[in-house]
Amino acid sequence: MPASLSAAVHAGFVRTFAHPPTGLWSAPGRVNLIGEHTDYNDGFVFPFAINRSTLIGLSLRDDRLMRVASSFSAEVVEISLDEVRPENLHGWSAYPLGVAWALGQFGAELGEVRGFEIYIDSDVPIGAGLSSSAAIECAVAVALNDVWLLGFDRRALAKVGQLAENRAVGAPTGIMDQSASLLGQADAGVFLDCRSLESDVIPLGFDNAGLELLIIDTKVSHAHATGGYAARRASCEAGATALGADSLRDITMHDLPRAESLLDDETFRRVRHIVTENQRVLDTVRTLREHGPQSIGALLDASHVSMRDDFEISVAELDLAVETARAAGAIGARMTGGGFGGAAIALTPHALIPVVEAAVLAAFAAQGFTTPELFVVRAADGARRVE
Ligand code: GAF
Repeated sequence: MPASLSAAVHAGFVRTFAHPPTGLWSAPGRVNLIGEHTDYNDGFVFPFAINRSTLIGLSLRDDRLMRVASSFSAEVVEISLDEVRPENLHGWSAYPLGVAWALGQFGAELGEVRGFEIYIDSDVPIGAGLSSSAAIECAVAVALNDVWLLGFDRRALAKVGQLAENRAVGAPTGIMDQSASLLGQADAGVFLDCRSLESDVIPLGFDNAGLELLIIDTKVSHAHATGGYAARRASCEAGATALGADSLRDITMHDLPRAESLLDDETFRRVRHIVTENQRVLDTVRTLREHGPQSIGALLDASHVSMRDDFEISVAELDLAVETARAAGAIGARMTGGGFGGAAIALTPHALIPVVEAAVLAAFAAQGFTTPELFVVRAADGARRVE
């Protein structure tokens, strides 16, 4: 975490609340290497926590008031612990305050705990598909778990963050982002079974293979509380119901011919994306373990094609980023995150990073698209107290 972020949180906290915080907690954003929209289908994902994070300063109060402030807004939002409910939460403050509410929903005894002051800052780009929202939720979740002495483990905190996002923010998202932010480790990916919530931390080996993960933030912003994300989730649920399954996790590659004969074309393609994407996650993890990261490129490419053609969540900017990066030397590339904007990833030999960056910038300029932001991310440790 950059020292400047820590200094900014200290300064923001003191400016807002007129005294220093008693501690700082950080939680990273995440990038998903592969396994898109599989989490809410009880499937498999393989994200990693990144070296961009949200940092919060916190101190407890002597009363029941919660006061939150941030670098994203001039307002200080306050509400009593006795009033905190999803319907009373709005805007950016629903992320941190929703976590306080969600902890109570998971059995934390909030009747006696003290209120708090929190100041939030972040270097996770907002709207880029790198989970700036989960980073806020997880930083607040680990901080409150510490200061309220709640004793939740990380799997439970991931569910708390997800509930805050689903109910307080109103985005019907899965468990991937919070799990990556809480369970991530340096230089490793989090292979997560979203049904059992069992996870395995798997070394990525990018450094040894001379590879970097380049993020291409298209600057096309997306939101998961509205529109396409919820529609895709509904299609998956409809497909599972029509196939007599509890979730699409239970549909395998062998079931696809039957699915094609039973479902309308669009629902079938949504189902085929999830079924093949689950298989690609398993294949990626196996390939990484057996042959190293230089062998996973084709799986990343296939994932992008499936999201573009079957799940239909890509946009022209993402397709251009992926195609250009591949042509300029990336060994695999795909859009990442929920889609409809956000970022693409390109697994790229270290020496070719400037070449790929220049090619993408030129291609975007030639199309008249907004200039994308390009940067390399590394797999980093998950949420923790830092001061
Ligand atoms: C968003 C959601 F928050 C995740 O739960 C996941 O569904 C992802 O989109 C798509 O894989 O990040």
